[in-house]
Amino acid sequence: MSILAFDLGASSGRALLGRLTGGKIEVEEIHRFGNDPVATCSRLQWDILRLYHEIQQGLLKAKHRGETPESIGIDSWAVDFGLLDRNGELLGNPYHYRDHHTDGVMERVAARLGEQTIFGKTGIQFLPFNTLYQLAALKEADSPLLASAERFLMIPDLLRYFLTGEALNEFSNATTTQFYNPLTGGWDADLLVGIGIPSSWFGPIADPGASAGQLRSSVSETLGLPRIPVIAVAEHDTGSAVAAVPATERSFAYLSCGTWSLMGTEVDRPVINELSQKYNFTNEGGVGRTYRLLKNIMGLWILQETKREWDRAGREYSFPELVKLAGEAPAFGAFIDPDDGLFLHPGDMTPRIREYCARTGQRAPEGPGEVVRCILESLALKYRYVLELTETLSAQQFGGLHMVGGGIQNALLCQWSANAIKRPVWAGPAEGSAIGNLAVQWIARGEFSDIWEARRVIRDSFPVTVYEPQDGEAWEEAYGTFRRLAGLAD
Ligand code: ADP
Ligand code: LRH
Repeated sequence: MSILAFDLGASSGRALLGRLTGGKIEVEEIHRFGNDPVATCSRLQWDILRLYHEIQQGLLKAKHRGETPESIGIDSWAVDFGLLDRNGELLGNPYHYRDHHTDGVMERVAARLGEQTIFGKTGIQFLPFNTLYQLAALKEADSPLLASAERFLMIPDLLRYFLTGEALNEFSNATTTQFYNPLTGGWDADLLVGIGIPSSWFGPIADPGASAGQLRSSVSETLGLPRIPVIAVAEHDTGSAVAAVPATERSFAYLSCGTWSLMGTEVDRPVINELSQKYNFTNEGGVGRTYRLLKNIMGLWILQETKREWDRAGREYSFPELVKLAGEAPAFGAFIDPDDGLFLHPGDMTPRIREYCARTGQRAPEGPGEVVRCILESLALKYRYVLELTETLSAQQFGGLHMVGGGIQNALLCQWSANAIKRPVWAGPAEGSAIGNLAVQWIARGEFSDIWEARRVIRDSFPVTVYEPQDGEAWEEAYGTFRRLAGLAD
């Protein structure tokens, strides 16, 4: 008896079959695919139909293994969406959150509606690509999409709709839009009015674990599979990743480490106050209506783009090769603030790193080893800064840091993170989001009583690598330099 999770990250997607055997979870990755955004004219968009095709391929691969999954769940990156017309057809290709159409929009909307009002209503960090600003950007541009739109679905909602024919908005992802109000428990009509978007596009919100229909008959006939039930999991990948953190203690810190680095803690209710606004922390909804008090850190995106830059120049390195080169380069040559706006949009990163170094009076790193070392050390140092802020905001002290996600395959980053935070890092599982997706399906199916039972079984089922902190003094000194250069003084 198996169930199937589709986890779509901003860089790749995968399908994992999960089974519960002898009180342990077994997973089998049956399909993996790249998620390559497509630049056309001046726009950057997701190839949503290809992603849907890959989901069907995953279902077929399960079938060809003789498996009929008992349920299916889909999670993906947050904030992006598609619009349906009155016939239920998708209007256009969803925009990529890194598209330039939102440039300057957040500032204009915040000036009009008030930063404090927006944060007070949502508890969501200000990021220029939040759905609120993407919709406002379409409105400002008088996009023809808006005239025909009747329904708003986020990426996993949309893919689930393609599979089932049922249009449902899922909670964890809804909270990332910055127009979901956790205090009223619904879409915030004032914010929608403020950007001129009709509330009628937004439906009732399904909790993680809710039934979300079954394969529509045309899909089941085409694939030769029964009408498998679909479950709304924590469809925001970070929500699924945090569900899979193998923590024993209720008070824990996590870092979901993939394209983005999402660092924070789980709380029972949103922390919406002056300090969380000042430090631009967010409160994203999770399993069992918990909240993730966390901060986005630019993450391995910078490394991904640097690798792509070298690929384009015909020097193709694998991630393990780049990590090895970084390990051989001299320590603490230069630092960047990974969250500088310079690094947000796609394109060559090495000129931007040079620009950052020139701006801050540093010698720029030369060659792949030095460049990658600069990126990874800077990330590790930023982790310390955000971990300490998380402690302040949540009034907790953490004995170590749980890391999950594809980035934990980078042992150097895990070790340097432990060094920077001066505490142990517990790394695993790498497929956190997919495993969290499976866990919520099992909770919905009654196999686990709650998220804590799921976390215990995850802990018993997957190895965790422990990285003890090293070189304390050198990292302490580096942290001081990093903070000064990045302007993170207080
Ligand atoms: P997302 O789901 O956000 O697309 P993942 O969780 O799959 O991202 O993590 C992708 C990142 O993991 C890559 O950008 C890369 O830095 C890192 N990574 C993947 N494989 C390896 C590896 N073999 N060695 C080191 N790092 C790796
Ligand atoms: C990580 C993630 C993150 C969001 C970003 C858009 O994949 O979902 O939580 O902020 O993508």
